[in-house]
Amino acid sequence: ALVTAELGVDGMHCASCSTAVEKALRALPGVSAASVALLSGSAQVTFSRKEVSMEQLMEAVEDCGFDASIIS
Ligand code: 9UX
Repeated sequence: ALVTAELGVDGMHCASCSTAVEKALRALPGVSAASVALLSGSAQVTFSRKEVSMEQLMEAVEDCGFDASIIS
């Protein structure tokens, strides 16, 4: 089943930051949609729990150089 989670993405300062995070999230197998909001420092990610974990989503964000957290 597809679920949508909201992640906190801390440390983004420009649109290149949010675009990089979006691309990284969308590149993960199991992610069907990702939208990153620069101003609120958050990301909405729709993904298959069978294919990818919340931890892997957060790892992808952190590999871009930002702090990730779980909002909901
Ligand atoms: Mo923008 Mo983000 O110049 O780390 S890419 S601030």
